Amino acid sequence: MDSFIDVSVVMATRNEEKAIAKTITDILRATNNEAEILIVDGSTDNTPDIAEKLGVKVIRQKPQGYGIAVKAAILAATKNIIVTLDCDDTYPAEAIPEFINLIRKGYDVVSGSRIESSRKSMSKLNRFGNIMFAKLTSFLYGISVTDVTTGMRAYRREVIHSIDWTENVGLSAELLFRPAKKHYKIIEIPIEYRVRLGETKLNPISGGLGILKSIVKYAIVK
Ligand SMILES: Nc1nc2c(ncn2[C@@H]2O[C@H](COP(=O)(O)OP(=O)(O)OP(=O)(O)O)[C@@H](O)[C@H]2O)c(=O)[nH]1
Ligand SMILES: [Mg+2]
Repeated sequence: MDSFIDVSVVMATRNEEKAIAKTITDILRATNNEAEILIVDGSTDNTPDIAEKLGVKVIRQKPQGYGIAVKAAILAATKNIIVTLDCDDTYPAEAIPEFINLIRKGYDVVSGSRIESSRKSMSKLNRFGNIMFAKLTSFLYGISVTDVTTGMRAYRREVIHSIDWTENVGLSAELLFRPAKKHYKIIEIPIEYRVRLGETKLNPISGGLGILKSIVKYAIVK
């Protein structure tokens, strides 16, 4: 079996009591208990306590939005390969080894596309918006991707530390289009996308507008 001692798996968590134990257990199983697991938490429920009991590093932060938390998490990761996912049971932790193998083969960013698997598990509005964001990003940045707002990716450490991340709601897209601008080697793979455990934390309308703004802004600035 492959080794995962050079892997950090990081998540932003806000009131994910219903999903945290399963998500962490799935990550531990997928990484042979070897990966560093770290969360940046803004919960008022028991999410951080459950995580700590399972041996996860917890950074507590007041809730300021998805991107602020994910940025803190990716920067706090100490290993050479950094994997992100949501803490809501939507993403397949069992696919982590596939992501890691592609980084080891030489890719800088491996991005999981939910578009094929999300017909039932994502709202029609979110799915339509995500397809449009990917088409727009592909056009503006000269890449070919189907999902730019996915939360499940693997990054070579150098990518994370060579860019000054600025976006909040748009961070998941920024984490793809800015490496693309710098000509990092990116590959997209299809992943399963499951129905969420617990309540959604992001507003699709204000979130969507924020993502659109981020994609257009960085296509215009040098
Ligand atoms: N620390 C922290 N985590 C957050 C905050 N907002 C969202 N999160 C976490 O970020 C991840 C993404 O949020 P989700 O609510 O799953 O957003 P989404 O994936 O667009 O929506 P769903 O389709 O409902 O899953 C989850 O693990 C949340 O718990 C925040 O303000 N602070
Ligand atoms: Mg989610």
